[in-house]
Amino acid sequence: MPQLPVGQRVVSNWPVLDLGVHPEVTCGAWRLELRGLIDNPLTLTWDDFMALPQVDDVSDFHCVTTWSRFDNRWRGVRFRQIAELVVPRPDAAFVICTGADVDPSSGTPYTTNLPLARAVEDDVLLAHTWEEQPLPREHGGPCRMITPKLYAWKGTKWIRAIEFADADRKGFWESRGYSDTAEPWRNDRFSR
Ligand SMILES: Nc1nc2c(c(=O)[nH]1)N[C@H]1C(S)=C(S)[C@@H](COP(=O)(O)O)O[C@H]1N2
Ligand SMILES: [Mo]
Repeated sequence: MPQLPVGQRVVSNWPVLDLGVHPEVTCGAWRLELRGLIDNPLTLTWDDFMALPQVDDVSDFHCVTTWSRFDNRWRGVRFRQIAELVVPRPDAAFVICTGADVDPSSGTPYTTNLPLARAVEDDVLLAHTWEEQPLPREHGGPCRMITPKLYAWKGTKWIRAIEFADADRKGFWESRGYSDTAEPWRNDRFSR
């Protein structure tokens, strides 16, 4: 299995890619709101989140702007763990994640959508640690989502809310010409 999807090049640094706003979210102020089509809507505090089972995983990171970073060592909580906690209803088929950053030019918060089936894969984490260090603020610390099998914009930095929905709803980049499905192995970058 090749490690590099078509059209990608490998970088050894870790570029910062976002809307240019890096919100300061302390662990004390951090909340993760879980809402929508779930049996147990709830808001996690940092202590609640850190008390959930933690996993280590090494995975690749593919940005649609053509850089890939291999073998990132993450620690965090599986999205699936969170899903088990809130119990999605049978009709929940998509998740919409929201970050704490707001695009200065449009006033729109960062959001991204993905199928629930892709979010519950083993390697999708709400990560708080990268290479044994707290996730740096510019990379979405204290907590971000990662979606190693999809382009990296599907992983929300400074994640603050996850909504479970029955219908697909385009997020920030998906409404601006990027692909809804975002599959690196299919060179699936733009909406068609
Ligand atoms: N909240 C938020 N999450 C975001 C973004 C953003 O602008 N805001 N940018 C996305 C994009 S396009 C990419 S490639 C990755 C970049 O993560 P990095 O800056 O840690 O490399 O975060 C994704 N998640
Ligand atoms: Mo990106």
